[in-house]
Amino acid sequence: MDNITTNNSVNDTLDVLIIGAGFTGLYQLHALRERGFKVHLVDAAKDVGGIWHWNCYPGARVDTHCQIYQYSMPELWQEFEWRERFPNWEQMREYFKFVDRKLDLSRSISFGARVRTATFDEDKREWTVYMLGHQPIRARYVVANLGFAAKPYIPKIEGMDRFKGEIHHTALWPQGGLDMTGKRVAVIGTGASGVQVSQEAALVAKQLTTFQRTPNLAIPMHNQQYSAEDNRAMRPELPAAFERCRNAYAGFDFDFIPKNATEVSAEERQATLQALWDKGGFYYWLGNFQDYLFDDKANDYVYDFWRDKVRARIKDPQVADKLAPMKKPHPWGAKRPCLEQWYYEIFNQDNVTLVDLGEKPILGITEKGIVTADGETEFDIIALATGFDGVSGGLTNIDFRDGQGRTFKEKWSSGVRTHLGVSAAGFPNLLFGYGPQSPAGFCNGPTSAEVQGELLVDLLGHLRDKGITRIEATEAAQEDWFKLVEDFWAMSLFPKAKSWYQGANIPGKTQQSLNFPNGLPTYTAKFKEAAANGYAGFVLN
Ligand code: N01
Repeated sequence: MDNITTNNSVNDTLDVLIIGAGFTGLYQLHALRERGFKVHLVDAAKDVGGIWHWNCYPGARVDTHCQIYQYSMPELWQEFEWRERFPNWEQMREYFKFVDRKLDLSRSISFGARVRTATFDEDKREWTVYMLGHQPIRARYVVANLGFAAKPYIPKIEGMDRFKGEIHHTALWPQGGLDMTGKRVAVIGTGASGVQVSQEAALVAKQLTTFQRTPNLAIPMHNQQYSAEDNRAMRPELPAAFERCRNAYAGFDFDFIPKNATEVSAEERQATLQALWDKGGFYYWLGNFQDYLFDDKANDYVYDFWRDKVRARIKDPQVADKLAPMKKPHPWGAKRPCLEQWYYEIFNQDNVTLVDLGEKPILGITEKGIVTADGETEFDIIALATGFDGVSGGLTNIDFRDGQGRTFKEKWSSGVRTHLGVSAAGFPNLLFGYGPQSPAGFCNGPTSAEVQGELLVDLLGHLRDKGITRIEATEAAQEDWFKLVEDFWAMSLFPKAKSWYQGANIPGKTQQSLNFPNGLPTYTAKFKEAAANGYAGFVLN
């Protein structure tokens, strides 16, 4: 049964208040409790799961294989049974409920508690956090684990509120579901969410129209059903897989091939790309040649292979030109690809239409549908798969007030600055996990939750052990961190793709690398180096 209580009132001042009950926050709650901290967690949702509580749109499914999309704690993976290689949202919810039960987490969580404001009392050195419908909570430290997709982005389209049918952003989809059978469905956006909704709608809708601004250069998922026997067989491999995750660029159990696409023979290149393709999942993205995200020629090889595979699945050459253009729209892999199952085939169906927004922009929404240069098309359901104010949106959405009363929204109006991706000058005793300029969107979520979680828990342990009650990042350390991130970013092909990775999807947002793109092992090493030097870059007292 769902946890619907606004439970567990907190009267004492806590050591640590955690915000967010996704992978990152739950890991910290468990680890800090184990170490004897007085800790509590709050979340806006009515249950654990983070993004997997909100993501219940048709077809929502994780695109990391289940073996590593789970915690590495043996008491968890030895027992939980996965039903698919890439679990759907229902199974992810089951997993989170299982974790909650096994680790007895909910007794330290308040649900339905959306944080609005937080103020810091310099004299007492503690935060007071205010939530709608809850008593304020006081804590010496706050750790905000808001995820990179905490703030849905809904573009301003003229007439949107007039629409009389169902219109929902994918991350705010009705929890009770919405039957698309026999309906006229519009999907705006072709990111991971849009691709998944389109795939499902195409199966049952009377008519599906997918509105595409930029093609998603998606790769085959190759999902598989898993039996109890499959689960038994995979378990002995898991400890080594978790270990590999900690040492791989993106926190996966595989890494880039230490060879350049530009230096191997054409035969070897082709055979390698084919082998990666056949494995399914993100092998083709994160297990490809080491130079392809830095060298445009190498990237061409990867794109061309992808393009030819995809075009072979699309019957109408004009539609193929839109979905898989002959010339790459941006470097392949520099904008997050998603995993697809039958996405390209749906455009061969009579009930599916692709609208290229470059040719026919949306002019407005009416009571009945969507208007383009072709006139009005009527719909029953409009899915806004338009993404998020990514990575920094969670923090800028909450009024944390610094010493001068300024919020993140104000301080970061001309760009995000952090130290080690966990703290910002002006916001003492506030830390964040899976946040801006940390590996976050560049790292497998559970791996980041544990690796960065350990670093944060050690940091809090250090403060406690040394009797320190205040920590604040310095401006100088932030500038060094920013330079480290931007120098790497500039060397890569990532800036050439307009993506949420650099805030290019949000009108007016400063463009910069919002994640730490230098890889998880570098991140861990940098953090440990700072720790070994007495947490260099922070003022502790
Ligand atoms: O969001 P997105 P998402 N008019 O930002 C388009 C993770 N995730 O929710 O590309 C028309 O990727 C926009 O167009 P363009 C995953 O990390 C994972 O799909 O900017 N269109 C784009 O096509 C993912 O990367 C899973 O030109 C507009 C789309 O909307 C991240 O979350 C599932 C528009 C937004 O795509 C975000 O994915 C879901 C406008 N005004 C998400 N504004 C899995 O694990 C934007 N668009 C499977």
